[in-house]
Amino acid sequence: VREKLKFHNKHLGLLCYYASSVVAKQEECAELNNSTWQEYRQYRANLQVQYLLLTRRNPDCAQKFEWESLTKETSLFNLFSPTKVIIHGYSALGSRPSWVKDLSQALLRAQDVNVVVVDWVYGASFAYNLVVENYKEVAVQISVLINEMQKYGCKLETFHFIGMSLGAHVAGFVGTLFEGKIGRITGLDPAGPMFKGADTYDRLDPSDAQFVDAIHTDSDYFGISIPVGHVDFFLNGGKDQTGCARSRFPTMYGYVICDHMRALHVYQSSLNGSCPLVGVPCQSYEEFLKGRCLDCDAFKGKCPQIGELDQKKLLYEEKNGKQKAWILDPLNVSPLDKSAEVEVILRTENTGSQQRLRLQTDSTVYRTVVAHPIALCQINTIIIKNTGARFYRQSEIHVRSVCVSEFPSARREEPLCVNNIHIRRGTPWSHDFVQVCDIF
Ligand SMILES: [Ca+2]
Repeated sequence: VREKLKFHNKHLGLLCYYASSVVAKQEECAELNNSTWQEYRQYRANLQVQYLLLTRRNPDCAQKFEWESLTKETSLFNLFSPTKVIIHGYSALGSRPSWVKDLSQALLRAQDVNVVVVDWVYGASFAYNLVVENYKEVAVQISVLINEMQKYGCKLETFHFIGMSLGAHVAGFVGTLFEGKIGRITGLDPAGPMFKGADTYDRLDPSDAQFVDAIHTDSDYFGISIPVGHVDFFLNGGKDQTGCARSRFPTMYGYVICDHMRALHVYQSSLNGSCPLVGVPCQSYEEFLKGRCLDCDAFKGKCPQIGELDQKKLLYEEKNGKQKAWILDPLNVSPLDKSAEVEVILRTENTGSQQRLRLQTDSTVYRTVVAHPIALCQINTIIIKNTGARFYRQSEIHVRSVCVSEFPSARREEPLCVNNIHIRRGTPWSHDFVQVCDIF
């Protein structure tokens, strides 16, 4: 009998080996396409759209995905989980968008979802005007896939499309094809060229999904300058981003798309929720900097947060995160003979942040927004410098009062105020605050 068992074991062992080698072969990681100019000329006609699936079970190794996958046991697609669909944008050089993997992994860390990446590199490369001709065809192909997925029980409201640049308008058109019944579309700096003047049918707009949000970071160049969603975040005014200086980038291309790609990086980093990025409704960035937009009443008092996972919360949730900007509210000066300039610096032990403020002869009350990485109760010192104009000697400025308040105006903390200050040219004025943060 022992001999017989041994024999069977050997057989079993062999069978197992065979089976695992089959699985290993199927589990080769799928990759996004890379398009060369030659291939582009060859394949442009049929776009070669492919789909890659990433889940918490395969965050590093994409599986090819098509509707037939839903019938296969080897597919890791979970019919009971929501689905994030990532759509890349234009690729000038035909290279595969390398950021897709990082974004997928950030989404998977945040939520247990299916991540489906739409690869349309063949249609999205080289001549921008031809790429724009392709985007609707790509959307139609995606809609065919979603139609099939619906037959297996996937509900339209469980889909969240995330489109970068031109991909945002692809997502928008998929939304149009489903008459706005898709759950959510997030546009990451939705493309501007050839779309700003376009009809809402042709570009991303709030009617494309139950909820549409967009992050704008390069609205004066590659991005669109008009709002396209229910909530539009214009980062730092939406045009130019900190750190996107010419000198930092070895290539002109890297420099040119730095502002544009910031939307993606900000969205991705917001998904872990460690640094809440809050938007404040305002007519313009200039108005915002002048401190004229102080509340989020338009959102029932709760400022919307980038990367919010629950779209309902994006509109109405009370946020718990620390505020990130303090407002000088107000700086009240005596009338001036000539326009002048002061620099306001808020300091802690380790960091400082500053804001220049132009003072005019026709105004005595000023507001400005000062971004600062820590809580108001941790600010140690306020410094004001009389920086003055270069071509004439700016005289002493008398400040009746200067206050620093929490912003947006949740007003949980009392403003910090100092009265009756004289700021001489060449001698910065400073005041130390003695305060203790509440411990909750
Ligand atoms: Ca639309």
